[in-house]
Amino acid sequence: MATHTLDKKTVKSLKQDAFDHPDLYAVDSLLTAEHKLIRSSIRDFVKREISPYIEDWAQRAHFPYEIVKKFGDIGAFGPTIPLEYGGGGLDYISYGLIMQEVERGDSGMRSTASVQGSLVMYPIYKFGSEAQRKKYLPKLGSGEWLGCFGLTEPDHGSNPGGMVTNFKDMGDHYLLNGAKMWISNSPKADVAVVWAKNEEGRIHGLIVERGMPGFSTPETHGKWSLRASATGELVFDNVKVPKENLLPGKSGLGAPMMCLDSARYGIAWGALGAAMDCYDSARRYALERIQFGKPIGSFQLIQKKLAEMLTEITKAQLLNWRLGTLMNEGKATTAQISLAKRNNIEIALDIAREARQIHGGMGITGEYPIMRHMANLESVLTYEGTHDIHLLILGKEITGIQAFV
Ligand code: TGC
Ligand code: FAD
Repeated sequence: MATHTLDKKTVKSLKQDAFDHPDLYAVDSLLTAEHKLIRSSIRDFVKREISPYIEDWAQRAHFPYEIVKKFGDIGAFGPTIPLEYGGGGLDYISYGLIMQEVERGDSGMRSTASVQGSLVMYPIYKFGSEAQRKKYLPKLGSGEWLGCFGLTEPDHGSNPGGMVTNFKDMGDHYLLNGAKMWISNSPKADVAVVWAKNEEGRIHGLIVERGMPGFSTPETHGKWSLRASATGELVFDNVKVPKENLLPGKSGLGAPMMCLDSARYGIAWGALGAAMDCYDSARRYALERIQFGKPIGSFQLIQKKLAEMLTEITKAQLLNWRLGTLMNEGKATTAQISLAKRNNIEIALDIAREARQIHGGMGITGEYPIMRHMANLESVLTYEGTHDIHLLILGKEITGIQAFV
């Protein structure tokens, strides 16, 4: 089915995306010229390649596979991975800004990019052999291949350490059995980084390739959220995995958790992008929509909503910038990342709900991005550690007491 037909609705959408970010506290002055250049090039890409089509893709639950190559071309995959391995060789603020701009377009599009960069390229770069890095990273970075990350199982979501997916050493290969659920990109992925237990119960990462006999990726249908992102299962039925596909650099739950730190950091920026888009749309609507003979933006209750949105956006901008500098210095902690992910998704959802009210009845339609962002953010609130799991990570940081079990 055609995805780039310039019908009347599309032309209207093209005109509508006049987004510009708010910057009440001059956070831009903390960015380098390179950061701003990267942000504006990704923003232009989103306005051109995502905004005109996203409503249609989401309504049809269509994952636009051709976006993968385009993301590769603009450097949205693995921005912090060194250039020699097909990454962008950029810093963490640049990575954050890319996620912010892509999620400003749509959380599902950001999912595609952050899974590929932080959950597939990152573990191969960090824990992979030199041969694995050379084989997979350039193809993933360029978007020639799409990857996915299999940690969650049907009976082990918040508690991935309880996973039952396992592999046995068969001498010249490993035999992999089990299933993963809720896996972003899985139905279209060429490679999967899969976390499974060996015979001693130790967690390891394995690279599983599409086409290996016994490996299938059924799609999950009927989502009301992230509808333009492909989500599915990973099923392993006696899959023979070559021994050279085991990630040799790190084992234990800490390995996937390190990947999650990187992805959760990107989500903190991404959620801010969705919040900014809702605010931008609400501010424009408030100035254009006339009721009782005046723009609704002249009423105090509407101004209160907008002022509170901008307050939370400004706090989140400062939080992200500071977290980005800590990431650049290699000093960011899991608790700091949890705080930012948790805070920014919560404020983004609150802002989406307030923006929906400002748009009145129009707020429930696909003419505006609000309901799509709101529904998407419900997934973002749950994946990469639920809202409450991040609260418990902070609780452990404060008290030193682990309250998960
Ligand atoms: P716990 O006893 O705390 O730790 C077990 C081992 O892991 C180590 N560890 C970490 N290491 C590095 N970085 C981190 N952030 C780490 N967190 C834990 C820890 O040091 C320990 O190592 P060792 O050597 O002592 O054994 O583990 P726990 O089982 O009690 O669980 C902790 C808990 C609940 C916080 C953790 O399991 C958790 O975060 N659960 C949430 C699961 C989750 O986030 N799943 C995400 C799946 S991927 C996904 O959702 C992708 S969506 C992508 C998209 O579309 O954008
Ligand atoms: P559960 O863990 O069953 O949690 C249900 C509820 O119980 C939550 O409210 C939770 O906070 C609460 N709860 C659980 N444990 C505790 C506790 N100890 N104390 C208090 N409350 C608790 N996973 C991947 O591996 N790869 C992916 O690419 C991926 N993509 C996803 C895409 C989408 C669209 C979605 C929705 C999920 C995706 N996930 C992925 C899975 C995601 O990470 C899990 O859904 C998430 O970790 C929560 O697991 P669960 O859904 O099994 O919920």
